[in-house]
Parts: sequence; structure tokens; C-alpha cells
Amino acid sequence: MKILFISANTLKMPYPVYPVGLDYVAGSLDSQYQSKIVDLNEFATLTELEEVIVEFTPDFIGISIRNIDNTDTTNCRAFLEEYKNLVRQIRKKSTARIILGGSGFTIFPIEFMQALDADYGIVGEGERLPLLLQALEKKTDVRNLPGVVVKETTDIVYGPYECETKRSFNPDSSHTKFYLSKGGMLNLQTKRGCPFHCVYCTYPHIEGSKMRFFPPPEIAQKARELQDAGAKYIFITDSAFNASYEHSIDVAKAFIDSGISIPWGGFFAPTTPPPDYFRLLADAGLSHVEFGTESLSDKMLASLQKPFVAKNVFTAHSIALQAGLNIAHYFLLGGPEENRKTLSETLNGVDKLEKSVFFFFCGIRIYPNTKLYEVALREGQITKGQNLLQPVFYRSPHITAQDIIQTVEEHAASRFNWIVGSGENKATRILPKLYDRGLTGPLWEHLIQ
Ligand code: B12
Ligand code: SF4
Repeated sequence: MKILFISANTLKMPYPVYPVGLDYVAGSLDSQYQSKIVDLNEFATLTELEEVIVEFTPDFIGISIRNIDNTDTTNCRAFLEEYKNLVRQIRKKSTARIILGGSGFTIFPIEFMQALDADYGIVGEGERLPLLLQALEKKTDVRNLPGVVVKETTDIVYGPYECETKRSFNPDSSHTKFYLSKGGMLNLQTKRGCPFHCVYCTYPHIEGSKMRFFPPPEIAQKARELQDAGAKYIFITDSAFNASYEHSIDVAKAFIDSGISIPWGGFFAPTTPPPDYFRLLADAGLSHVEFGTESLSDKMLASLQKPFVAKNVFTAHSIALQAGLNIAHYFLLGGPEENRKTLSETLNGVDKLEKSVFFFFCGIRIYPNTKLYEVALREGQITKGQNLLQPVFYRSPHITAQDIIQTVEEHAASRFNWIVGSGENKATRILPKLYDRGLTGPLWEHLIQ
């Protein structure tokens, strides 16, 4: 049986992202299945994809849906139409049954199934795919399989899948070569799940709230494979790499033991780390820390249910700085309780954080299965059953979105290292030139003054 996997994500900002999820899905299949991964980024037009489909003649086509939109109120881009077009082109060339999956799909499975008229979907971990394929082969009812969605599904029973994970990484595949030639960034997962409860966040729903750790020696072995394949930088895709200090330290030690010499980075929560934490990680190659800071007002941090207060942010920042790391902070403005005072507390606090880059997202996207969804529902900002596939952003009752954007943009105008939204304007001017010069990594450090 043949399965063609397609990564449908063509967003290249801030840089194209290697479809690591598909490595895991492909890795879950045994040798009775012949699988192939392609990435739309490899192709200049969909005609090239059609040629692959005609040649490979798959029985199933698995589409990985990562981004729904760019979650940027200042320059909103949604991708549903592109996905519809993709499915239309596939159907013209193939009778293969279409299976959807991916993090974006997991947030809106029913909406995507309907909008794309797919045959099946798998919510959450794609390692459940063999169960679906076996059931289809045996012609048994697939509707009761956890995580499996069909066109008629209205209710989803789903939880994290406690399974063996195997990443099938192929250094010679054409999509790997694409990422190696465009900046050389590949990615790595060290665990699944986030134990925190931030009100707006989809990650615990996508990956679960219980952390499931991969063994550090295996992670380091995979990092070594990426490095040997020619990767110049590794991004750790964990929700928050330091959600377990113990495990992240063990991973760093395993990197040192395995001779990982390329730089790496990831997302961190700005909680106060153990002494020497960032120094140890820096010794293991950590070069970039992306803090999910969101606000520097304690009132807002409490309202967003962040696992830290502003004081911890300053401490984590200075320890990371002392370890010589490049630091970025991400801010999420306009949540419940945001007002002029909390906003100015944040902006004044930002000015006290030295040598860093700041990304400001003004307006928080409302997602199902989050506490923010319940708040928005109570406040009448959305209605029950409303389709949120087209982005809807939460509005604080105490300050308008316009006010927030204007205030942040006024501050940002004279500061090169303040990026509003995904920063496509500033970034598109700079990043391609830097990549052309052979530089690698996230590159936002070049905005630090
Ligand atoms: C790491 C990450 C990043 C990093 C990526 C760095 C890198 N080089 O890899 C950075 C910081 C660059 C980033 C940027 C962005 N991100 Co991001 N990111 C993530 C994060 C935390 C993890 C993604 C990941 O790699 N997971 C690990 C892999 C192994 O899991 P996976 O891909 O989900 O695959 C599993 C399943 O989904 C499933 N699966 C996957 N494909 C398929 C296919 C089939 C057929 C099946 C059956 C199953 C299946 O099986 C896999 C194995 O279990 C997710 C949130 C999350 N926790 O999922 C957000 C997330 C994917 N990002 C999101 C967004 C919006 C963005 C940005 C648009 C933000 C912005 N405005 O800049 C950009 C887009 C960048 C781009 N070019 O696409 C959203 C996407 C949903 C949405 N709202 O559109 C997410 C879900 C977060 C959220 N807000 O909810 N991101
Ligand atoms: S720490 Fe990060 S990943 Fe975890 S719930 Fe909060 S925002 Fe989400």
C-alpha cells in the first residue's frame, strides 16, 4: 500500500519550517507500507506535485496542515483557500483517499474536514495512522478509533497517544535538501506536552498537558543525524524546552557527549532557572532563547495564567544574557484585563530589558478548547458553535485594539529591535539578504542594537 505525505505549509516567514511532524507519521508505518514525503516548498507550481502523484500512484494521500493563518492582527493572512485549491488539484489527478492531520488541523478538525471535503482525519498525534489504515484494510468501522475523524464526525473523543515514537529522517530526500540549501535549519523534538495552563494556548490541547519525555541519548543521536546531514542550526520544537529543567539539562549533556557542534535554539518560559542553567545549555551549543513572555504587568500575567511574574522575566533575561545568549521576547497584548496602565507597564518594562529583540502580537487569536474561548463566549465576543477558522481576535473591554497597535507602533518606530506582528515588513527587507550571504539560524539577533 502506498502513501504520499504532503506538507502543505508554504509560509516562508520568518523562514520555511521543515515538516518534522511528517517524519514521525512516516516513521510509525512498518515495511508493508511504501511512503514518500513531499513538501510544497520544493515545487514552483502545483503541476510539479501532480507529476509526483501520477508517477507514485498513492492509495492514500496524507496532508499535513500546520498553519491556519499567521495569527497577526496587523497583517492577517489565512491559508484555507490554498488548502482547498490543493485538494481540488489532487482530486483531479488521483482517486487516493485523503487523510488530514497536523497541528492546525487538530485545532479545527471538523471545520477542516468540511471545508476540504477530505475522507479521513487524525486529530493530534499522527502515530495513530497505522490503526486507521489497518481498520480500513480490514473494512472495520473506523469511527470509534480515538482521534479518527470522518466527514460525519460531530464530536471528537481524543487524548494524547502514549506510543513509541520513531522519526524517519531521510538526509537524501528532496525536501531535506531544500531546507539544507535555504538557511540549513532543521528541527528536533525532545518531549511532547506542556504542563502549564496559559489561558489562550492551544499547545496543551495539541500535545497534551502531561510531559512525555524522549530519552536524551536518542534525542542527541537524532541531533547528530541532522548535523551529519549538513544542518547548520537546530530549532527545538517543544512548547517550552525548560518546562522540565531536569530533562532539558540531560538533553544538553547528551548533546555535549554526542559532539553536537552546531548552534540551536528554542522556546523557553521566563521562569527563574537553576544557577548555571543557561551557561550549561550555552556550553552545549544553545545560541538563541525565545522567551514566551507575553506581558510585563503582573496583573496581566496573572490574568493570562502565566507560570511566572515580571520579576522572574528580568532574572531569566539577565542569566541568559550573562551566558552570552541571543535573546528574543514575545509579547501577546490585548488579553482580558489589558488596559492603558498594564500596557504602559509592559512597554516601560521592555525598555529595561537589554540587548534583545521584541516581537509584539497585538490581539490574541481565540481558539476552541482554551479558557480564553470561554471568556470570549461569556463576554459575547463569539457565539457558541461559531466557526473560528477565519481568525477572530479577543478584544479587551478596557482598551481598543487600535489603541494598543498605535501605542506599540509609536514606541517601535524609533526602535529597530521592536517588531510589531510577525514583522514581515522589517524582516522581508533584511532576512533574505542575510540568508543569501550564507548566514544561518533565526537571524533575529541581527536586529539587536
Ligand atoms: C515550533 C513551532 C514554531 C517554530 C518552528 C521552528 C522550526 N524550525 O521548526 C517557529 C517559531 C518558527 C514558528 C513559527 C510560526 N508558527 Co508555530 N509552532 C510551533 C509549535 C510549538 C510546534 C510545531 C512542531 O514542530 N511540533 C512538533 C511536530 C513533531 O509535531 P506536529 O508537526 O504537530 O506533527 C504531529 C501531529 O500534528 C501529526 N501530524 C502532522 N502532520 C500530519 C499529517 C497527517 C496526514 C497526519 C495523519 C498527522 C499529522 O503527527 C505528528 C506527530 O505526532 C506549534 C504548536 C504545537 N505545540 O504544535 C506552533 C504552531 C504550529 N505555530 C503556529 C503559527 C501560527 C506560527 C506562525 C504563523 C506564527 C507567526 N505569525 O510568525 C509561524 C509560521 C512559520 C512558518 N514558516 O510556517 C500555529 C499554527 C496554527 C495556526 N494558528 O495557524 C501553532 C499550532 C501554534 C498555535 N498558535 O496554536 N512556530
Ligand atoms: S507555557 Fe507556553 S506552551 Fe505552555 S501553556 Fe503556556 S503559552 Fe502554552
